[in-house]
Amino acid sequence: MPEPDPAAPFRVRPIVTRRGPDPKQDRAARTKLLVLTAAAELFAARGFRHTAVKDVAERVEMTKGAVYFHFPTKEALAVAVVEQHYARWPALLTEVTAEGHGPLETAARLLAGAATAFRDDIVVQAGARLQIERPQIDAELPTPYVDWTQLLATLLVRAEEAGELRAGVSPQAAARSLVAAFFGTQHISDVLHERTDVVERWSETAELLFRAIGAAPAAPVVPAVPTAPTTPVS
Ligand code: LUB
Repeated sequence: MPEPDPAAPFRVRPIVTRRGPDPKQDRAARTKLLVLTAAAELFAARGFRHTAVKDVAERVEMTKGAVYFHFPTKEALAVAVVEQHYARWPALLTEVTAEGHGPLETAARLLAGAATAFRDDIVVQAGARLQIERPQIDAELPTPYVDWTQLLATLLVRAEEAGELRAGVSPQAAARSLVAAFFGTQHISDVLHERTDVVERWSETAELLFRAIGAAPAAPVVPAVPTAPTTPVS
């Protein structure tokens, strides 16, 4: 029986802009990505309610009609940004998996990579804010948290089978706990420090959690990140 593809939960694929056989399609994909990125910058900074399609159009120096050609409504823009937030993760999984670590360390390195993306990637940041603002958005947004929970549970079942999980630890419960801890860590870092310290804060949380669930108490599986001092909130 083939191994379940851990990335399967993340169904949406990234918008591809590499050159294809049709230059017109290439230009349309590049324009779509430009508009989506501008929308992400505005959604991340101001939120859904205080962002107008007019603002997006002005940011990319296009007409509102040209933006509507790619995204018929502001809600469609929000859905696309949230979808592209999740579309980041299959590539991260491919990258980390290629390094050949065991399943528990793969899970740790995936979440460490996600922390970096939450610090640096405006589409990831905008998708997270839009998910918080779901009640304001009259559209079918992807259900939050469930794909990461399924991905981590798949990896932690493999970790259990490989003897990497502490006896008695439920892979599913551990996956839910990791997702909850990551969500809370990135949210607190966002509110207090605009996520400037999210990599360090997640590293210290992950250190504790992976020690708790790992079979080998001595060997931390979390990639080392220097712990920056927490700056007082001004
Ligand atoms: C993750 C957020 C922020 C879960 O998967 C999600 O929906 C997430 C946005 O909603 O954190 C933790 C990896």
